Amino acid sequence: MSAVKLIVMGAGGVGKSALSCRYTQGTWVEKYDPTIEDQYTKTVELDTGSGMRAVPLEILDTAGQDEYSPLRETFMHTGDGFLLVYSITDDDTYEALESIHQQILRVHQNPAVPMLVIGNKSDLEDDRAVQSSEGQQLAKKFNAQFMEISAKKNEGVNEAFETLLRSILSADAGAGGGGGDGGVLGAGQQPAAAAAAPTKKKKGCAIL
Ligand SMILES: Nc1nc2c(ncn2[C@@H]2O[C@H](COP(=O)(O)OP(=O)(O)OP(=O)(O)O)[C@@H](O)[C@H]2O)c(=O)[nH]1
Ligand SMILES: [Mg+2]
Repeated sequence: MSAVKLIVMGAGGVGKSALSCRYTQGTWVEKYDPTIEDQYTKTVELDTGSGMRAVPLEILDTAGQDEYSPLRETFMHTGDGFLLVYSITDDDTYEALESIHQQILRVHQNPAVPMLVIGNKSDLEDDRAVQSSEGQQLAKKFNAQFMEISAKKNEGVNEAFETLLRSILSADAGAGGGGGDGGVLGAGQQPAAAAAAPTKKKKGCAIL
């Protein structure tokens, strides 16, 4: 049985790696080290209403600085859900989500694939350039959910991943299970032990 695959996208420097590290390793990375591509795994214990379930996750942390890479389109269709991240301090990163969103719709076979718009760096209120209402509007336009979080202060990070995960699991249950290339667990199924692999990382989360 395959893991639920989450893809983290957004412009360079918005904090995709920081929030992926925060969520999977519990670490904070201050230094900016542009990503090529990193992958993390984590098994989450989730109360689904019908008891606790162990859900294996695969998190793909993408390169924000390589927007037009043809490589992107080769993995984007495999996502069960997308985190679309901008920084509340940088309007350009907010604008950048439009083309990323279009690219997902172009490449993904499911136009209703779950997405969550994230305004990161909410600790930098004095430098705010994007209002919460704008984030909300964008999410509404994408038919996505919205949250502001701070990877630095570890505020809203777990909630963000779990919100997306829950919408993937409920969308999948509604569709009768198994939709999409990545495949998610159907109701009543147990994750295979092999899927709950130990955390795998390339160079991510290094405290440099
Ligand atoms: N103040 C603040 N800084 C943050 C936050 N999240 C990330 N940063 C900082 O922003 C910089 C960029 O973070 P990264 O996580 O490397 O950004 P990225 O989106 O992965 O960038 P690419 O890999 O180039 O696409 C780093 O210096 C982080 O420490 C946050 O919530 N608050
Ligand atoms: Mg990165």
